[in-house]
This record gives sequence, C-alpha cells and structure tokens, in this order.
Amino acid sequence: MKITLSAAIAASTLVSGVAVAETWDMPVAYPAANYHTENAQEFADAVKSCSGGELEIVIHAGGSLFKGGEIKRAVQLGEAQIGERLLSAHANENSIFAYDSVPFLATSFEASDKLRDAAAPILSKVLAEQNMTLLYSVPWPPQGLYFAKPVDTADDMKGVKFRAYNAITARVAELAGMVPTQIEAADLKQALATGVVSSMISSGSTGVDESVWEDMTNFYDVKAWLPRNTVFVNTDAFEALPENVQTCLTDEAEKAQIRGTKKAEALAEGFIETLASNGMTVGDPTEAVTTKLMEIGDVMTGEWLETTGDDGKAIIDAYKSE
Ligand code: PCA
Repeated sequence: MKITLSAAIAASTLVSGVAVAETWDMPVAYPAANYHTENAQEFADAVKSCSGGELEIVIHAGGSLFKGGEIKRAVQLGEAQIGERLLSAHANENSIFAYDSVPFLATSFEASDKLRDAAAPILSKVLAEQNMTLLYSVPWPPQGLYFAKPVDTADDMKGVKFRAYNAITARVAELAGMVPTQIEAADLKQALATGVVSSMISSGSTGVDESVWEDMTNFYDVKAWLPRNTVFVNTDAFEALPENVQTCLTDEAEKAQIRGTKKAEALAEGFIETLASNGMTVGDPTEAVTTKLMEIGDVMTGEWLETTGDDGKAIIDAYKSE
C-alpha cells in the first residue's frame, strides 16, 4: 500500500509539474543591492514557493545578461522570459512609455501611484501589441538635479555636460542649454570619472548606488517626477505556464508592486541624507532655477501630449479624475 501510494505521488508530481519545472531568466539593469533588484529577488523567491517549485526566476543584475537598453527587446523576442526596465527609456519608440516622466505632473509617491493606475490600461495595450504582459512597476524616488558646482541661475546650467537616462531627461537638458549624453546607470561612474558628463537628473537612490559624491558636489531636490522600473513578461512564455503558476505569478507581482513602492518611499529621505553625509551640498533649487525648470516642464508637457495624442490625453484625464 505504502509503495503504491508513493508511486502515485511520484507519478502525479511528474504530471503536475516538477518534471516540467521552468527556469526563467530575468535581466535587470540596476545593481544587486538596489531596492528594485532586492524586491525582484523577493518576488522570484515568492514565485518559486507559490508555484511549488514549478517556476524558478533567476535574476541577472546590473545589466549582466542584457544591458539596460537591450532588456525590453530580449523579452519581446523571448531571449529572456521576463525582465525589468526603465520603460521611459523607450519613449523614442512610443512616447506613451514616458508617461511617468512628464515633468511636474506627478511629484509625490501618492500621485505617482495614481498616474500608474491611470496609465495601466494603455501601457498594457502597448506592451501586449509587442507580445509582452505587464506585471508590476515600482517608482524611483523623486528626481533631483546633480551638478559638480553650485547652480544658482539658469545661466549656470548652460554648456554643462549632462547624463541623460531617457529622451525626456535629454530634452530637459537641451531646453536648459546643457549637453546631454544618454548613459546607463551601470556606466555612470566611469562617465563621471572620465569627465564625459558632470551632471544629471536622478534620484538619491542612484546617486548613492554610484557614490556620485566622488565626482559631483551639489544635489538639488527638484522632485521633477518619479520614473518607474517596470517588470513585464513575454506573453507566449506566460501563456505556456499552467494556470495555477500564472495566478501565482500575477498575485506575487501585485504584492511586489506594493512592497517595492513602500520600500522606495521608506528609503527616499535616507538616500538624500547619505549624499549629504558624504559631503554633497543638498537643498532646494533657487527660485531662478525653479522658474526655468517650470518653463521647461510646460514646454515638455505640451510636447508629450502632442506626440501621444488621444492615448496621452486619456491618461492625463484618468489621472486628474481620480
Ligand atoms: N535612477 C535611474 C532612473 C531614475 C533613477 O532615479 C537612473 O538614474 O538610471
């Protein structure tokens, strides 16, 4: 009897999945110790557990499997099954991807969540057209300006070499008279050290990850927007999963979104304190710089609405009506 029972268990395990256990690669662009990556690792661990070991997600941090700029395409083509990407960096392909980087539209964690929900239907549709399924997204803390000198007036920004992480940040720089170059966070330290750039807009998180106080001196807490890292899966790979594993994945994605957002918010102030304790001058921008940035924000909001048309308008309308 005992033997028969264990044989039956063995047979059913074979059928129900252990024998067909899947391993997925999950490329991410940011370092292993960054909270986005730690959150993704917790997500992977939870998926392994709720799928009863049927799905193992292996995280490849710091652009080690695919560089930031390659992750989205790798998932689209099924070269990786799942990935995390700063989708706004693909705004050149479809400006909807920059919904989270419209200057001064959503500048707090709460507003950023609202905007995420307002954009979710359209973002899901755009990703679905590319054979990808949206799982979750987590914000970066509010974006501030970093410089290697005090910047008190709009003129102080002119000619400064600026590290951009997407087309939006490049446009901010351009409109401020700076000279943008798009550089992944993984390559930032070298670009700063070699003088390729000497300023950027980013969160305290990336400033701390890359110990930018070694090359820059001033952080201005502009709170321009909260860009997001988005996690998405190749739709064919997702649909090939047994239904219970699909549910496990989407349930854990929802939890990861909440957990990651809370982490970002809890860590935000501390990042800025770390910049200060490492010698950076931290504070608000001057009125003159703020005025310039607001002007730039207005121009860019107009440009974003123009390029996104009805979809962009629908997102803003849904956001404002919430
Ligand atoms: N850090 C990322 C994107 C936004 C942020 O805060 C970066 O600088 O690459």
